[in-house]
Amino acid sequence: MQTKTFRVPNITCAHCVMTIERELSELKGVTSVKADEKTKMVCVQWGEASASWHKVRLLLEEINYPPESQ
Ligand SMILES: [Cu+2]
Repeated sequence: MQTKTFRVPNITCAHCVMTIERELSELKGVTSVKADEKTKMVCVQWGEASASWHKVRLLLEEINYPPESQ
């Protein structure tokens, strides 16, 4: 299992949080997603065999919620 916590500056409301949680949890291998509207922080957990930070980041960029760093 890999866990990563990062900031997504484009989070502005509860709708953003729902979108991120829904989209990321549909990514194969992702086991947990928690996003927070106030802190704009997202915590994602995935199994290393099927997902990766690269895939998580690409998906977030695709839906216009790019992570702040890396
Ligand atoms: Cu929003």
